[in-house]
Amino acid sequence: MFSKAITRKPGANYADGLTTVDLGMPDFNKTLAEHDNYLVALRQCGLSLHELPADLRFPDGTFVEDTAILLPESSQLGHGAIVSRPGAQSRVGEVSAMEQTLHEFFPELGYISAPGTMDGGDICEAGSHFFIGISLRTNEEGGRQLAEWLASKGYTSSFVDIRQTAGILHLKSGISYIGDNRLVVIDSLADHPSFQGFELVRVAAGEEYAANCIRVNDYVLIAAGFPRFEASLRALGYQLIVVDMSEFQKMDGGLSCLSLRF
Ligand code: CIR
Repeated sequence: MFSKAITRKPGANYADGLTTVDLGMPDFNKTLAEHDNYLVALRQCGLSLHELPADLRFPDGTFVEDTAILLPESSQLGHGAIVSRPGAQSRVGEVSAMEQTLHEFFPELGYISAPGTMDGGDICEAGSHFFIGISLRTNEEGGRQLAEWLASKGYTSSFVDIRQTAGILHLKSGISYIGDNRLVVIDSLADHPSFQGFELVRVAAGEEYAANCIRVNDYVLIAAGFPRFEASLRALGYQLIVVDMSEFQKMDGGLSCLSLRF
């Protein structure tokens, strides 16, 4: 169970952030409206929100998930927080801005040190196991340091190399853990040996963006506009909250990226 989330409002220069997709410029007013709706959805799931103001030094700063990995007190095993070391130069400073906030909730913080890099979007918790994506943002050294920290808290982990997987920025652009031993996956990652032993919910071709969804307490938040995926989760009995994400998709962001939940 999660009880809190940290979020950060998008800044007026949000469109200056990094992106690899060609979906046009985000509309700032629409971005703010979608962000507000996302916060409403998190509150509906029972979370109390710690909302940070926009920080114009970091156009990608609204994607707070990338700055840390949190193990909530309700975790099956140890709890704590580790600050990431972003793989993109323009995002490196985001972590010190977040550190202060994390200290309010976690007395002691772990760190990833150079030459390791790690983005939170590459790290997927699945119960007592973590999948660590090795990507253009998270390198093997960063993954190794994280695995060591997780092991000290009682968690196992395995690497999933996505450097040759087309169309995804982070591991969690292509997989999500929705509880009940179920993993949502895009086709190109479905055969990874690390995922054996999990029930796979495959995302249909053309709906790949929907693979980034989040289980928050009794609900699963999914992006609007992916009817086949929505129907498959409803058929499994999940209560869904469907959220419009168009302006975040334009900047390579998904539902998980917009909050740190704990
Ligand atoms: C970036 O390229 O870093 C941002 N524009 C998007 C980050 C998305 N974060 C995530 O998937 N966890």
